[in-house]
Amino acid sequence: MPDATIKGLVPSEVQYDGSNLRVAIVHARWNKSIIDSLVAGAVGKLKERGVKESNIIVQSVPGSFELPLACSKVISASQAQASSTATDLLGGAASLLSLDPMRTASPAPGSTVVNMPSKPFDAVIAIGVLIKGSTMHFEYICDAVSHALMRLQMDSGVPVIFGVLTALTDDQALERAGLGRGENGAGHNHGEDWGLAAVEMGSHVQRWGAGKF
Ligand code: RBF
Repeated sequence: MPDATIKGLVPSEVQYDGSNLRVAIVHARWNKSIIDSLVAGAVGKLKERGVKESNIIVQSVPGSFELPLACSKVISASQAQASSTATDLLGGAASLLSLDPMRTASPAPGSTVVNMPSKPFDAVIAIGVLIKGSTMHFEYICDAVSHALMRLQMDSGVPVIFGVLTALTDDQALERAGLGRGENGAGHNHGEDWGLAAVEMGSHVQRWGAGKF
């Protein structure tokens, strides 16, 4: 049994509350059975921490290489939606400076209330499974995707959880999705950690943004 105090993630002492968070999961479809388990693990922990089902959006793309652009578009579209919803609710007179995505405004007379979520995503989880093959594809995709996801979270200020498994063998990937079939047992579903990380980082960023430490 590995010693979690030396290697691995020590669970947080704080139970972060996800009831006020909106989270997007963007997943690739390569190695789908492993992806499905990881997505289910992430969704399970999001809900366990109080994230409402209606505030969990799941989108898919073909492969891991597509994850950074998809995550970027999902983040920017949710931010644009939030401001356009607020603009419509206020009869087009809302100042961008006064927009507060947490506030529900009363519709002005004659304004159009559009049925769109009014809150940008607090965190995005990018989920992919890369398994090394016999060509250099693995190295190129791992490198490009990890750098692009990091750049996205630094540029956008929105936590982007790195849910990309980069495994040397099928069995390594299966074990990291809790689907192990070898002598190490089922392993651990890292999708659960990513769900918890999204709630923790989403909560931190909200709190820090409000100047609370
Ligand atoms: N996408 C993955 O998510 N996981 C993989 O293991 C994976 N392996 C690939 C291996 C090869 C040889 C190729 C051509 C693509 C692979 N992709 C994989 C797909 C890649 O992320 C992307 O969807 C395509 O290259 C189209 O941009």
